[in-house]
Amino acid sequence: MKKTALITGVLGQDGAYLADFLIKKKYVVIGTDKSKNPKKMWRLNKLKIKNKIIFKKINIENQREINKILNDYKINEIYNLAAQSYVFGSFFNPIQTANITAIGTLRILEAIRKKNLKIKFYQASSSEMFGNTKTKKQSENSNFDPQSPYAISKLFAHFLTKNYRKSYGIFAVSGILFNHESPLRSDEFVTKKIINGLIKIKNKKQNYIELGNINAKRDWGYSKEYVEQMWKMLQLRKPNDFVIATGKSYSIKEFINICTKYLKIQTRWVGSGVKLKLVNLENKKVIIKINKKFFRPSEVNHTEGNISKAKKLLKWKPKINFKKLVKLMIDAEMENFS
Ligand code: F7E
Repeated sequence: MKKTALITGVLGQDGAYLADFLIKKKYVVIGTDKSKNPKKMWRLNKLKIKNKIIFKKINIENQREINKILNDYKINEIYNLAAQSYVFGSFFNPIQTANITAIGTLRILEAIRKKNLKIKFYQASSSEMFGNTKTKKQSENSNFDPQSPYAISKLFAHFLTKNYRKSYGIFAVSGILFNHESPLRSDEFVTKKIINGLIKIKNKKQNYIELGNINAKRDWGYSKEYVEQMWKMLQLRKPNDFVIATGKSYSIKEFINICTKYLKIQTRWVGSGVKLKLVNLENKKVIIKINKKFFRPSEVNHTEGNISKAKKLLKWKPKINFKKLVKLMIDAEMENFS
């Protein structure tokens, strides 16, 4: 008997990679998203899996729609990846963010509780929940100090997942994933914005990129590898929560430097603070500027995961390091561009 998995947010980066992975594992995959706009299907098209999943338009802001899908199909595993996942955007849409990211999770857990306690549940928790916590490396036991409506919504969902596991015996787990990128990342996230911009600049289609705080540090990994860990968590004998990260952290500025080196653009940083600029030494043009409008009202300064638990119990070992990630994203974007 084939297993059936439900992925909420299947049109996002992780949703698409996870669907692809589960199809290869011979699952029946039901994927949901609140929109069925064909333009939003680009990731499924790219992975050539659009016709291999059962797509349902479901808004996790609507309890009836969630209940219906659990009644219509015999589901074994639910991966809750649907969220308003743009941290900066959550400051402008805090209520919608909470309704989707926090209460959306509650709606799904409630549907499981009422329908079938045997459905396994994966919650996409986030390193943003640690915020500016004091520990240099963040583990499953670190304190939380969330800095945005997004992070606070994720924290609600995280504790709720633990609570439903404890209270009702549901096999419910949280994967606390640190930043994970890929060619399927949307353009509003900083890695894609930089790569996209630099390639356009190199091809004379754009003059400069404007960024916010480039001193923030992030632990960046590869999305395609991370989604496999989601599945592994649901195959364990006992439910458990895990940090998934690489264990290494780099600033946005370091990310830019690796990109320009790989793209063979000779550059120099000049000035400081909001006057900091990156100059293209070939033509003396400024290619990166700082613009205050991209600063967040409250920033997470440094994320770096402690991956001991995942190494031990999931045999997690990141294969794609920071440099390889930059290269594979640039190569894919260049191909798109040409
Ligand atoms: O920002 C800084 C910004 O938007 C990274 C999501 O997947 O990972 C992601 O959240 C850093 C921040 O990702 C710009 O201030 C500077 O410090 O790429 P990001 P994020 O906020 O870290 C976590 C784990 C999630 O769960 C989220 O869903 O880059 N930054 N200048 C900028 N960021 C953006 N987006 N744009 C700028 O111009």
